[in-house]
Amino acid sequence: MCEISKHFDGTNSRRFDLTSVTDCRLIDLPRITSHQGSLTAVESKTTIPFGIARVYYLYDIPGGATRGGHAHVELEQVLVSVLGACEVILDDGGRTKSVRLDRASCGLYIPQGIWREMNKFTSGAVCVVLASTPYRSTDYIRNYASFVEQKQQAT
Ligand code: T46
Repeated sequence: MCEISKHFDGTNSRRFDLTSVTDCRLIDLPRITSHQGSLTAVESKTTIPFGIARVYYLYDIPGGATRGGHAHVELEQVLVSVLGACEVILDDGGRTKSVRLDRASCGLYIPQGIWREMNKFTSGAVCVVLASTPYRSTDYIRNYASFVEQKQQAT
């Protein structure tokens, strides 16, 4: 089991510059298992602590690849390694935290304002990402020094 989160209470909207790695948490997703296998279903604003606006997945990842390497201004996400495993490095400009994702019934919630990198993908790994907004290139912060500077402007 992963660390169980509170269900959505409508109060998870945070300012980009005020979030920290302690706001990133593992969510225990429901798992229905029978002799025929397992099933996990998620729903907006209950199992997932935001309304889901977009779903994408990472796959065909070559050995040694690193993904991410940026932060988002508004976007919140839940990452689920549905096949294989990977490591996620989280960074709030002051502290870092490393999380290994290796179960289809465990999601990693990342609020806005967290720098993330994904690496150590196992062969054939597939990571599904549930996102709170449509894709917007303007939501990305890709320069780490600029990210740290913006986080330090927190009041
Ligand atoms: C994150 C990790 C887990 C789209 O056209 N639509 C999309 O929804 C996304 C996510 C990407 N793209 C395009 C934009 C780029 O040309 O796909 C290309 C690669 O995107 P990106 O650099 O965002 O890919 P990753 O895997 O480095 O990062 C993504 C997410 O952006 C990021 O938030 O946490 O996956």
